[in-house]
Formats: sequence, structure tokens, C-alpha cells
Amino acid sequence: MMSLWFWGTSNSDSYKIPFIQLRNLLQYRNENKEVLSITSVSVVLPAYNEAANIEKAVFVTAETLLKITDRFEIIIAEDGSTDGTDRIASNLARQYAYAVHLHSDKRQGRGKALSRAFKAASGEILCYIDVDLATDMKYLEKLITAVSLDGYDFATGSRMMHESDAKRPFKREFASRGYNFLVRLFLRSKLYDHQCGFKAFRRKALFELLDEIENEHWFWDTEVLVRAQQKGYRVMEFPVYWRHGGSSKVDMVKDVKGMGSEIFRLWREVSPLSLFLEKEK
Ligand SMILES: Nc1nc2c(ncn2[C@@H]2O[C@H](COP(=O)(O)OP(=O)(O)O)[C@@H](O)[C@H]2O)c(=O)[nH]1
Ligand SMILES: [Mg+2]
Repeated sequence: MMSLWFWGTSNSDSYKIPFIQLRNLLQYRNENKEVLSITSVSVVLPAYNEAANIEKAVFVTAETLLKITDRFEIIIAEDGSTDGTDRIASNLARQYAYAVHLHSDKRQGRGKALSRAFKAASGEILCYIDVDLATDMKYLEKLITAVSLDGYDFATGSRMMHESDAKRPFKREFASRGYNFLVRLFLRSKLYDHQCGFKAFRRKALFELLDEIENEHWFWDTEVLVRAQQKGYRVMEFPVYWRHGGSSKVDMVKDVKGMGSEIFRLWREVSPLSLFLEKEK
């Protein structure tokens, strides 16, 4: 687990922290001792063809984490990229001691990449953030303190609560509303948004269900939150400011269909009604 004192310098980027900003951060840290060193945090950035965004995502995440804890690592879980993301990620890992690069030549799917990264992570608090930083990073402190100090086991940002401020294309909004409705109905979830790429977990709680998660791609998020609720873990959902990241890796036909069938696969596994129907057969 790396600390501030391992902070490296980069010659090539425009996102490196200038000295004056670093001094302000140090002052902030001195004045806000209670938020510091609460615990160690691992933030995973799942990345597939993110050459345009990955460097900014790592630096903004590091800058934000510095205000929260002095023990953190940032794991770039990258696979299958064909646009040079792998090269950028391995350079970042070489230059900055807090950055780790996990790579696979073949695209793994977002869920598999996340599971693998969490197994390699050393933090007590485990988080992940989509690389487009669609959720405003000002919520990272709230996300982390939910599981480190406030007694929750899982925490997730939400675009679907009354106080949320989220803008995305109509087609995505429509599909997402229908999807979350079905998850609430069939999987008896109490949450409004299962797919927001902004989540934190208490290490022990996540590891207790990680090997039960069958989905290896987009449905991973939903499966984690549904199984967590089924096991009686405390899940915190809170409204966030969220802006669509421009492009998307979601295939609106194939992935939406896949998510639908995954709802019914999980329903068959966890619903008492389906277990009853199976017995009757
Ligand atoms: N490692 C890995 N990351 C992925 C994969 N597919 C998507 N991602 C990442 O998952 C995150 C969410 O993707 P995005 O296209 O922003 O999804 P959207 O916001 O729901 O449209 C991004 O950081 C992607 O790079 C994959 O197969 N492997
Ligand atoms: Mg996105």
C-alpha cells in the first residue's frame, strides 16, 4: 500500500499535481486529520480501450484520494485493449508507486476484470470507478466513509434517486429504468440503481460473496448488490451528480438482451418462488 511519500513526478502530462496544489493538499491534510489514515483504500479502474481517458482518471483519482487517506493504491484493470491503453497503463505503473497495472491480452469483460483486481488488491476498503469519471469525484469521500466509518458493508452511487442529477441519452435512460424496475421486482432489491460505476465494499463482506458471482461482464454489479442484500449486508445507496462519458462500451442490443436473461438466471437461483416451482416439477 503506497503513501503520499511515494508520489512520483511525470514529465509528459498536463494532469500532474503542480507544487502549489500539492502544498494546498498538505495543508488540507494537516487541518483535517480525522479524515486521514482512516484505513487503506484500493481503487480499481476497469479499462477497455480507454487511451483517451486513463491518464486523467488515474491522476484525478490520486488527487482526490490524497485528501481522504494516505494509504491507497490505484489498480488499472485493463484487458483486450487495442488502442494503446495497455502501454499508457504500464507507463503509469512504472512512474507512480501507487499505480498498479493488471493486463490480459484478451478482453475479459468488466466483471471478471473487477473480480480479478479485487483479489489482487490489498486495501481494507475496495472501490471501483468507471474510467470516464461520469460520477462527480466529490462523492468519493462519501463513498469511502460509508464503508470505513458509517457501518455499511457496501455503498453505491445512484442516478435514479429523487435527488440524483444524471443526464444520459434517452435510449439509455429508458433501458436503465426498465432494467432497474425488473431487478427490484424479480430479485427483490431495495435499490434504485444497480449499475452505477461508482461503488465501495468492505473487504471481508465482498470476499464472502465474490466467488458466488457468476456473471463476468455488466451484470456483475447487479449480482453483487442482490446477493449482498440477500445475505443481510448493509447497503448504502446515495444520489450523485452523473454525466454520460461521451462514448460507451455497452452494446445496446446484445448487452441489454444479456442483462435481461441474467435477471432470470439469478431469479432461478435466489428466489424462494422459483425454488418452490422447481420442487413441484
Ligand atoms: N477491464 C475491462 N473493462 C471494461 C470492459 N468493458 C468495459 N469496461 C470498462 O467499464 C467501464 C464502463 O464502461 P462504459 O462504456 O463507460 O459504460 P457506460 O457508462 O455504462 O456506458 C469503463 O471504465 C470501461 O473501460 C472489459 O471487457 N474489461
Ligand atoms: Mg461510462
